Amino acid sequence: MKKLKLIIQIPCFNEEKTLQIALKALPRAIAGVDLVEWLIIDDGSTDKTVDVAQANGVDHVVHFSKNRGLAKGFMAGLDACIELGADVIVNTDADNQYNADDIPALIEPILEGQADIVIGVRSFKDIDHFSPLKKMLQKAGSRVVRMVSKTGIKDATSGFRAMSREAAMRLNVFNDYTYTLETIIQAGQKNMAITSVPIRTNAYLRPSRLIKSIPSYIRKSIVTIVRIFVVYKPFRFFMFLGLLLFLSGFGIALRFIYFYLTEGGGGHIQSLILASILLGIGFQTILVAFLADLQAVNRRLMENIQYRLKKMGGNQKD
Ligand SMILES: Nc1nc2c(ncn2[C@@H]2O[C@H](COP(=O)(O)OP(=O)(O)O)[C@@H](O)[C@H]2O)c(=O)[nH]1
Ligand SMILES: [Mg+2]
Repeated sequence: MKKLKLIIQIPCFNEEKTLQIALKALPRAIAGVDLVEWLIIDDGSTDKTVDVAQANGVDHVVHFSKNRGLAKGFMAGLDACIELGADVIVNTDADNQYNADDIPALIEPILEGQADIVIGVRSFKDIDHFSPLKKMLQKAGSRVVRMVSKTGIKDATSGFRAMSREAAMRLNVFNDYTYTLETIIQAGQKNMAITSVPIRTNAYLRPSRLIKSIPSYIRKSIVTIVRIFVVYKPFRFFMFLGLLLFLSGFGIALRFIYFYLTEGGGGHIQSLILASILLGIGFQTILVAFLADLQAVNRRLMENIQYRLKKMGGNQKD
């Protein structure tokens, strides 16, 4: 029988200070799994991250010579894990934020064939170092994700997660900033079985790297949420916008016609101009909704081809 391999991956960007603590906590063997290997993604670190990793027994290093961001790092890690023959992949963070003792619980639904993706859900009450604003934004993000993905995941931004080889082959991340939200939405849209388990978190070692300042975090959160709608619900997004513009134009046009008929034809030329502009762009935006819908169909076809290619590549290695 083929041996079951678990690879634990950690995206790292200049993590020499905390990586050792995170690695020391990782398991080398887990019941129900034959092989446990560790992989880090060194995303152009300029410190001793790679040395620390190697000194602490990391099996594989994916290396970027320049920083490309967490989302790209996450995807490169998954690709490497697939090539290395992983059956199950766990992602965790280099700052030892998540309790590695919960990895067996995290992978259990996958081993039992009940889930393709498992999200480790933090208890927000426990994370008292999160500012109220960060908690609020993360909750808002989670709510949008639940809505678009039709899943019930409570903590969408958690980086502690497990996925099956199949699921890893199907995931695609378009966003440059974070992979966390998109992967859940795709799981929902592609009908993968996604579930969550409660996990514990460790003491806080360093401030978040992803949240450089509150204004930039707010801006990025809003951009991410809008882009999620554009990419995953394009028809609805543009149709809503188009109808809004078109109907406002229509209302103003009706007002113009009313005055035209009752006041004998003169004046109100400003509303006529505004109405024509709104009707024009409204109609164009409605057309964009249909184009975007066609594009979305195309994307699904391409994703299917990409999945098949990955599958063929993976099978050659076996
Ligand atoms: N590949 C990559 N990983 C990063 C980057 N920035 C942060 N990370 C990693 O992403 C994980 C989460 O980062 P962290 O700062 O703890 O964000 P938090 O989720 O807000 O706590 C850690 O393992 C970081 O090393 C980056 O630019 N590239
Ligand atoms: Mg962290």
